[in-house]
Amino acid sequence: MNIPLDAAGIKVLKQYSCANQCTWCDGCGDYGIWTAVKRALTELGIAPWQVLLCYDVGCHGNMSDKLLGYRFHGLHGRVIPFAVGAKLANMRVPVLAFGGDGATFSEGVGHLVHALRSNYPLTFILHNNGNYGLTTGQASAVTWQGQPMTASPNGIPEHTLNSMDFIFSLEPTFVARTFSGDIPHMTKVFIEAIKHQAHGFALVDVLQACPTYNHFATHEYLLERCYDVSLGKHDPSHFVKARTLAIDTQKRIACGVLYQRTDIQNFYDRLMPRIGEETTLVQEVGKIDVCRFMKRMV
Ligand SMILES: Cc1ncc(C[n+]2csc(CCOP(=O)(O)OP(=O)(O)O)c2C)c(N)n1
Repeated sequence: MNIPLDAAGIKVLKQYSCANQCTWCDGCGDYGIWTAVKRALTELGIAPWQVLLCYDVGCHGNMSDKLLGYRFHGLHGRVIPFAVGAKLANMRVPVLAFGGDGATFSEGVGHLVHALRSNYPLTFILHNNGNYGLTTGQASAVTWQGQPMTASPNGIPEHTLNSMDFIFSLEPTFVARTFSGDIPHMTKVFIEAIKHQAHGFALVDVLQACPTYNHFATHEYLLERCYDVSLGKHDPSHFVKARTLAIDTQKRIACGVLYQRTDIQNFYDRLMPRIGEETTLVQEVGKIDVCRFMKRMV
């Protein structure tokens, strides 16, 4: 670990500290994710003024004013488009996008599809608490079928989306999974996902405890089943094996970097007009003289 030490020799994350108090429920996995994000950025030597953190709407989105950094809190299900826009405008800035499973697999599912197939240079952290938390526990597409939830006391009739099978069907370049109860593991995985931005879209599925509304995949349930694949012989470059491992969560849940490839260029690097350009799009915007366009309209 390379976290800076303060005068007393205590590891500090002060640079990301903010006076606002967290409002999540006791035991919410968002506390762990919030800590791990700050640790990962600190360990990578990224200062708050060097990063853009983009939040969807939801319990997790309330993190947006509980830490420092450039932050953007957008519309429900739309975090990927605005994070991608910012990243493509200035490729020098690391951009992290955060979304809940409700937004990601329903309202914003189209954006997820195109982010994966486009291989946008972005890190996406999925707060997967298995329900729509902020609106008090409605079933999301990944809630277990038959599970009683606030707006569906008899369970939802739809079958549960196999989210990992869906993600792998879109030929990702980076898929990882981690658990909100394990801050060191999350930190390690987030670091890898931030580094992967140079190669494209890095998706981290964080299995997140929600003690208030998720009474099926609880903290204890996840703690018992999650294990770190990096401690075994898993080969993250093997697509078929990674997909099988990711999908099979019946007895044990494989965590860590499940799949990664770096031989495909990210979306920006494949844009023909950008090849050889030294400047960022943001810098170029300032150079355009709109007068000649206006004259044409007169
Ligand atoms: C387009 C749209 N649909 C629905 C809502 C209402 N809404 C706001 S937050 C939320 C739940 C968010 O759940 P999730 O995305 O899973 O995030 P979590 O709160 O669990 O972190 C909903 C349904 C909205 N604001 N906009």
